[in-house]
Amino acid sequence: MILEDIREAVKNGQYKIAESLISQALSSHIPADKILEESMIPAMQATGENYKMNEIDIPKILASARCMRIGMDLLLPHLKTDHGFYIGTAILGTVEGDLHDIGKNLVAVMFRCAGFKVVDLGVNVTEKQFLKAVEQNPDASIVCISSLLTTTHKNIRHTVKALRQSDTDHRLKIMVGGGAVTSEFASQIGADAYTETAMDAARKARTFFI
Ligand code: B12
Repeated sequence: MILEDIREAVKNGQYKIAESLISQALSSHIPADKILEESMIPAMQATGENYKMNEIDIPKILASARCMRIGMDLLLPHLKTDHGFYIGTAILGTVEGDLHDIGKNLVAVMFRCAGFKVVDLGVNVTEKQFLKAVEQNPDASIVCISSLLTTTHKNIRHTVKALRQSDTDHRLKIMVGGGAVTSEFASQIGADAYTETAMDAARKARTFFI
């Protein structure tokens, strides 16, 4: 089955094979969200698990990450979006000190599919950069902070505090997520929401406005 083959290719970091299989799957009208949810995300999660158990090394992880990037570029034009149904603008970034971006990029895709405009600030985003982005985007109603490293907890906490202090008219919802974040930590630092997956993040964000 092609979905299993894609999962294996992404897991093994075979980006040429992954690219060709994903193109084939799209040509056979397999929905893009199914390819993402049933093949690519589980494959990247499995890579993460293997890394945790010291079963694979960094070049292999980077090869899987490259598969994700190539795959996302192919899927993006095919993902269903709520065309013409603009819900709001979300500012998104991986917090200062952290360069992981695979999960953040998935959050961006899911938010766009759910009807949000996304201002993606990239990785290693400082408190100042988040504040500046909020100032430059007066239509922004959500800030999403991603973090995979527990060493960045302090930076998330400071960023949330600074965003709250600057948000005098209470227009912002702040969401935090990524492997280093838990719902306990999210409520401790005063974030409005935490979710485990990118899909749930977009669902949760919609509930703030609909
Ligand atoms: C891929 C990877 C890398 C790649 C990153 C490539 C890239 N472009 O992102 C590379 C090899 C570069 C890397 C480097 C490092 N890594 Co690394 N990495 C991983 C790995 C294997 C997978 C992460 C991943 O992409 N998962 C798949 C995605 C889809 O999942 P996700 O990011 O969690 O996102 C999902 C959700 O969390 C959620 N989500 C994400 N963001 C947000 C935001 C919001 C607002 C919401 C609501 C939800 C949400 O949605 C996503 C999809 O559902 C993990 C292991 C693991 N088990 O996670 C380690 C891991 C995160 N890395 C780790 C470490 C230590 C490092 C390094 C410090 C290693 C080193 N000694 O140099 C460096 C850090 C460099 C830096 N300053 O950032 C540790 C972190 C430990 C900790 N608790 O702090 C982990 C957990 C591995 C381990 N067990 O030790 N890494």
